[in-house]
Amino acid sequence: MDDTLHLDHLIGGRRVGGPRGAEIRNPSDTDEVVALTPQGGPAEVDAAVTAARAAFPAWSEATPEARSDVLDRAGTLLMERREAIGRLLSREEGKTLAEGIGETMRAGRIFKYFAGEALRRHGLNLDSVRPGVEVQTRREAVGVFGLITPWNFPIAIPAWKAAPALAFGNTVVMKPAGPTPATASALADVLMEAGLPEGVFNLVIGRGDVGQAIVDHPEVDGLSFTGSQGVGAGVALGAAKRQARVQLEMGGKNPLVVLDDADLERAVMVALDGGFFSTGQRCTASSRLIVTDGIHDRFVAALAERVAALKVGHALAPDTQVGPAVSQGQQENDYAYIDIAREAGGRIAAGGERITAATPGWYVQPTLIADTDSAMRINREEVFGPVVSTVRVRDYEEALSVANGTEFGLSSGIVTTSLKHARDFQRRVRAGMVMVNLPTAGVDYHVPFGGSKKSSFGPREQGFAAIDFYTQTKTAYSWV
Ligand code: UN1
Repeated sequence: MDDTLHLDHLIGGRRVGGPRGAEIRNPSDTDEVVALTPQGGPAEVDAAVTAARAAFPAWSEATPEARSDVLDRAGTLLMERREAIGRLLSREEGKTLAEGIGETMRAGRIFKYFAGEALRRHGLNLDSVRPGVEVQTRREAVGVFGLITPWNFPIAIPAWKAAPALAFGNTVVMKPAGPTPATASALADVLMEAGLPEGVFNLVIGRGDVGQAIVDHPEVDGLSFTGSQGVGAGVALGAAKRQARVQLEMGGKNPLVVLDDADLERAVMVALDGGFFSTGQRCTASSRLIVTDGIHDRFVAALAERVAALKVGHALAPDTQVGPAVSQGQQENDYAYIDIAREAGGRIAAGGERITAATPGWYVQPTLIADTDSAMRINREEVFGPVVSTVRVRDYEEALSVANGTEFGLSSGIVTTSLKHARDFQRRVRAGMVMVNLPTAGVDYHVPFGGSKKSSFGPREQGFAAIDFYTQTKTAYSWV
């Protein structure tokens, strides 16, 4: 049976084809073509932005209930289709089926959450400082949002950008990441089926020039981007040139501190999940383990044993714990970093060799590299794979200083039974998110998400914080 999908853009409520673009291969089995894409460009972006602009007045003036109902239905459809969409996601991105289904459920929950938010009124009524004058603040829709999304959460991240944009009355032009257009397209189908009016959500598939055309388009009022630091810097520059609002979520080199007093089994579980699940392809992954002297050897030995036992394989195989890398380029990048760390003096405690599986795929052996120091490239640059390093430190203070010693600051974590150190770490770590006895990855959808330093730029995403980016405040004065 030929399961290959033939994808189209979604522009103004219509599916639109175009010149043939990429061939999306299953990272678990590269003989399988998951989807064929059209190659979008500036002309498709312009048509999509025009459609989004035309749809804006009616959508922003629709009753909150009308918007809420569409988002709620979209959430229900995503949850009902979790098996089919989760399977497509796993075939396209390579994370395990359980992770693919879980992520689809999460996207459904996000739409349900923002269905509620659409109904909440977020204004204030105040007395003026002048007698007889009243002041009101009101949150208004901004206009057209350009959403540029990454491949590693191909449905959850599109959901957490699109759902708040739509909830508050904006319209959207989305560019999905190169490797994962089919999952984004499944989301577009769900939104149309849920009753979203034509032109409110548009999808343009293509390469970097599509993203650039969105960034540069004068009718795009706001830009939300998740991806690499280099591309993000260009998005910010493009936005600043024409005063578009912008929000960036970029890399991480997230530290997980393990102190002598940690519960060893808990520490191993937290590191295994945070470092290796989803093939380490999370910007929140625990990629640096900073371990104090007294527990170091026991922790590294126990973790190495668990890492070596991880079952790598086809994302759809029921016993697979770690799927392949998303692409050959990513696979080569992961192996290159293993070599870089080894050559700098790192000791391979688990993994480190090239592996193959029953099907031809971009597999990477989960690898733990011990005895590294914080100046090495492996501890400064994001790998984005199942490759984790450990750094030995004397005590808590040194652990904190190593944890804070990179240009990134997305997520962070500590495993300890000391309330004193846990609370101190929460206050002094320079990161947007901090976890105690939990993996650095795996976040809730109803609370703010974002980082500090080079990891993020602009207002926070998700939960009750999303309204700050996706609305603008109007202050109204009256004397009547
Ligand atoms: C999570 O850890 O649950 O790209 C989400 C990423 C992040 C999302 C992480 N923006 O990995």
